[in-house]
Amino acid sequence: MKLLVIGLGQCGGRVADEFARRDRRAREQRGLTILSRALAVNTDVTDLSGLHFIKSDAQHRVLIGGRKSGGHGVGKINELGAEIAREEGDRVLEAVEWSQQDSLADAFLLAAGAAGGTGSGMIAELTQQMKERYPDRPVYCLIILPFHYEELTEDRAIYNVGTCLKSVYLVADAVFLVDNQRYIADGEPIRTNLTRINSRVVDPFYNLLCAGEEKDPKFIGSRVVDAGDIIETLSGWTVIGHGQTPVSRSRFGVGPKLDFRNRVAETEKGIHAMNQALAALSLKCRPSDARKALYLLTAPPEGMSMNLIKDLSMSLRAAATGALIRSGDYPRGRDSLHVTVVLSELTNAIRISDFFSKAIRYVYLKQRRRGEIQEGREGFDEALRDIPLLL
Ligand SMILES: Nc1nc2c(ncn2[C@@H]2O[C@H](COP(=O)(O)OP(=O)(O)OP(=O)(O)O)[C@@H](O)[C@H]2O)c(=O)[nH]1
Ligand SMILES: [Mg+2]
Repeated sequence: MKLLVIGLGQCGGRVADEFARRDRRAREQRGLTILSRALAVNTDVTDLSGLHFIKSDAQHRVLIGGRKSGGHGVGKINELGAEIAREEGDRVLEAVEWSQQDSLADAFLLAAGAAGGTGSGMIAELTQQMKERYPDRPVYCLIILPFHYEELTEDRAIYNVGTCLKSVYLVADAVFLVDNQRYIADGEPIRTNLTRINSRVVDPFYNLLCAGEEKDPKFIGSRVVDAGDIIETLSGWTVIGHGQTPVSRSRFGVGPKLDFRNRVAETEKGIHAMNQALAALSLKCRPSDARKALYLLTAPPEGMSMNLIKDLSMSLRAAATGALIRSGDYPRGRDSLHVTVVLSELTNAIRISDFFSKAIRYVYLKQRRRGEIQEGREGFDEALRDIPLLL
């Protein structure tokens, strides 16, 4: 599957840059292209200059909102980010149009940090504009949720997350949720922390995107996960995870005469990677709340037995009890077995309801301060209506 990735704001730009790094790796190591392009859009010149893998010309790094932001970002005011996207979104669409001339994407992926101003404000508006321009292709969003300490110290962060999530859910075909807090490592400097987090955020997409782009028969699985499977799986709130375990060729077993002990070891390793993927989902949630799920097994060809695939399916079925499950295998690599899991159409995620509750409270307190509160209200649905949209 080929994506056009558009990073918005600093966080989104860096995540898009990490996708561009993986695309380069796929070309160099596997001879595959997994991105039609990676673009970065920002109101901040310095943030755009800090990227490494996205090409540096103005078609790939698009600076907008100069008159409103002076080229220095929008200082966490996401309404301003939304306004700039409304006024200058056509500049982004021009860059997308140009990028599609020589390499067509199967889908678009827009990425942003929900707690900031530029990306958080622009993402829903640009998603809507993209959907209008390209009605036949899916537009997905990848939203990075803030660290706990940001929630505690910056009220505005909660409000930005609430407005961004509510808006994006209305317009995107699916929203990948990524919780920064899941990846935090104490004691690590913030800069290396973020670089490592971005790498882990993009990791699970790698094999998933490569699998459907393979042309060499020896790397084509018995059940290929292609763009169609991924598009059918993705809808609404979505999480993604990845697990891996080393396999040694001798212990893993080679050829049809697989010793029964190796077969047990093979299953154990597969299940271990599946459990790891479920434990490392990009946002903590209950797999049983997913309506759709997909997994991809990537392993050395000689270790890819039907039994293993059956065991993995049963294992995911036991966790994602209410989901329609798609699956595939990808015979790649020599010494490790990978399982990638996507859970989609989640009906519940505590962290998301929690953000909405806190954003409602933030709006309530703001209105009370301004004397705008009417007595005698209000239920959750009604209160949710009070969170403004950025569209
Ligand atoms: N995972 C990850 N999170 C990041 C990164 N950079 C910033 N964030 C998070 O993104 C949020 C802030 O958003 P930014 O992207 O910095 O804001 P922006 O879109 O540039 O908006 P303004 O700077 O306000 O104009 C915070 O929650 C940060 O923790 C990054 O490289 N990786
Ligand atoms: Mg910024």
